[in-house]
Amino acid sequence: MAASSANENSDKPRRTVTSFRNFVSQNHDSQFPAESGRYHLYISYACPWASRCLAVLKLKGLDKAITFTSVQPLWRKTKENDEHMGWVFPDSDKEVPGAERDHINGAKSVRELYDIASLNYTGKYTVPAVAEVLWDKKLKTIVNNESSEILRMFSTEFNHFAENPCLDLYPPNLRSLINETNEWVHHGINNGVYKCGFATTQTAYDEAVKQLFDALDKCEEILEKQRFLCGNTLTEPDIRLFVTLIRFDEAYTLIFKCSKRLIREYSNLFNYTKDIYQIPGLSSTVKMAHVKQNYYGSFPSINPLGIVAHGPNIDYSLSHDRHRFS
Ligand SMILES: N[C@@H](CCC(=O)N[C@@H](CS)C(=O)NCC(=O)O)C(=O)O
Repeated sequence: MAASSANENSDKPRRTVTSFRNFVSQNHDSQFPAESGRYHLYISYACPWASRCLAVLKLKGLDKAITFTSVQPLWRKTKENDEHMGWVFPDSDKEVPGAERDHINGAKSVRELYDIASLNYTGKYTVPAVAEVLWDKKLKTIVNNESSEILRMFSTEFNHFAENPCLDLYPPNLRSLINETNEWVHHGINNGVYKCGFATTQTAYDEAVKQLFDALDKCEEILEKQRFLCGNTLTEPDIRLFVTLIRFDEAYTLIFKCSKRLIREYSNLFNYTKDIYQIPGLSSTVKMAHVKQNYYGSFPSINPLGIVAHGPNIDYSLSHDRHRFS
């Protein structure tokens, strides 16, 4: 997996560097100017990195300007003549609820999108092919496949077409705090769960678990005093944390051995997860069936039989106590 491509000389998983790093800009003269109807987002509902892009698309109200398609959750062989396993589109729109055929390019897999894009791309890319792809329908190429950058573009460059242009997830006065928060949340939590799950020695696992739960404790403490991570308004780090928290008790606890403590045992973190889930538009980005099928079913190195655990089926639409900060 790109998230943790094996590094033969280490017991710690390494994240693959993403390779399409262009930016859509408000500037009309740029190679990729912000336009309504021009860009398409490919995602997997299973993937937290892809889901954070979709979450920002929904929050900003960009549904009409930017279309999207989700692959199906289980990894499959992407080509006949090699062994690569990766994201594929279903054969019909009815096969897996939420997943659709690729109506833009007719591709069978995300890997094929990279093949199409590489015709117009002079840089290097390698399989694996990460799920989150911002596609330019006009130039028939990938603009960007790094979720942190895609979500930033959605948040700042498409305001002319957004139904919620005033929602600023990266406000100038909070940028240094946001950058700093993104950093430790990424290493400790977003990527931290993968470091636990794919550690190949006890020492590496112990280290990763400590880092993960120290970071979760830090969030719990911050959220005791304020509604969100950077104050009382929602900002980028909240979305980035949310996508991991919502997968935690349902998947990471068991499959990645992040079982030291459940999120629902942290009062603030649990209520905070429900608070964010209940922001209009966000619940539509959470498809737990995709999450569970993917994590339990696509990584034979950690779950060889692919058996999907039942439960706990938490209802995140139940009431929470975060209005105490309003
Ligand atoms: N840094 C990337 C990481 C994305 C990533 O690792 N995605 C995984 C899924 S959760 C993926 O698509 N892997 C596909 C593969 O390995 O073929 C980002 O945030 O965009």
